[in-house]
Amino acid sequence: MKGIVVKSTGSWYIVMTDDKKLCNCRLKGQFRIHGIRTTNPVAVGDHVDFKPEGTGENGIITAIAPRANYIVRRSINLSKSAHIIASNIDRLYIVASIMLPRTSTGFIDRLLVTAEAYHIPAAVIFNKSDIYTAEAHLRCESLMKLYASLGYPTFLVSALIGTGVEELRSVLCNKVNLFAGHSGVGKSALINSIDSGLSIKTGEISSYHNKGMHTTTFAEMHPLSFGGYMIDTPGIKEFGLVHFESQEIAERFPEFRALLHNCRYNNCTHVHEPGCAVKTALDKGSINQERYHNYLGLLNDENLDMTDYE
Ligand SMILES: Nc1nc2c(ncn2[C@@H]2O[C@H](COP(=O)(O)OP(=O)(O)OP(=O)(O)O)[C@@H](O)[C@H]2O)c(=O)[nH]1
Ligand SMILES: [Mg+2]
Ligand SMILES: [Zn+2]
Repeated sequence: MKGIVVKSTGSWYIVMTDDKKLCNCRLKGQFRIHGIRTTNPVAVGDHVDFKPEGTGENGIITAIAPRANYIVRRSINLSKSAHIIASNIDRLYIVASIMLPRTSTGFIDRLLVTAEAYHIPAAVIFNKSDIYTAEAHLRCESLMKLYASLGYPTFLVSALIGTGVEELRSVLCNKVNLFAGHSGVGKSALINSIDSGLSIKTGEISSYHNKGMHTTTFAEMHPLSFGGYMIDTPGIKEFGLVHFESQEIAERFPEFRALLHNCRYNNCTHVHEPGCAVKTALDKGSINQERYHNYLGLLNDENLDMTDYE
């Protein structure tokens, strides 16, 4: 039989068939993606073959179809291991907030760079608009302008009072969508408000740290009642990049990409070289300073290249 992995808890995988029946599966043998060592051989979103056993509630995964794409991150603690968050995604939505908890552009840009590398269309959602101060609204406006100018759709929403949710429904419909972001930004709450048929567990914000409590513990794919799928994911504190050469990073910044062939040196790192087109654009103000700062941060990331060839 064929199905999609909708949840994985490490040793068990919940597989959903076309007619939305669920089967608890285990893995047979060894599965590995060539070139990358991962902590999870099978991920949410994987299309698999499985063999039901006994009464059909349990089964065994026998094959994984090739992935169209996947989102992978390096766990900060397990610096030599990569974790596949999900595969076969149509669109990655970075769920952010200006406050409670605050999302930095450094975090947003790391996810965007990864999405660019794996050719997954990405967008940025600013949630919790209902609690923004006037100052927070101004900051949000300028970030939305920035990301929209780079080609990333942006949304301002409130899961709590429903602002902007209807617009989201129309773009999520009939697609496989993934929500990623810090704990407590409201990923699960937003999915609940998008589809009233779902009641995913949500958590409080700690009043001491102003951060979420890591309520969602495993990535899970939820079918949407109006068509398509939502993958809810656990909150990420830091997003570690996997499998990048430093030369590649600039190419994953769309506003740099167009300029790269104008730099005097082919191997320009856009840090201190004379005749650098990126630095010239930065000085002229056509490249955003925060984006450039985040680019430098990624260049200096020590464990960038953790490719582990077999
Ligand atoms: N005021 C306000 N609160 C919100 C909004 N969206 C979510 N919240 C609250 O924020 C808290 C965290 O929401 P969750 O949906 O659990 O956050 P999450 O991103 O799924 O967090 P993790 O599962 O830990 O990654 C809850 O108390 C929600 O009620 C919003 O738009 N406005
Ligand atoms: Mg959650
Ligand atoms: Zn340059």
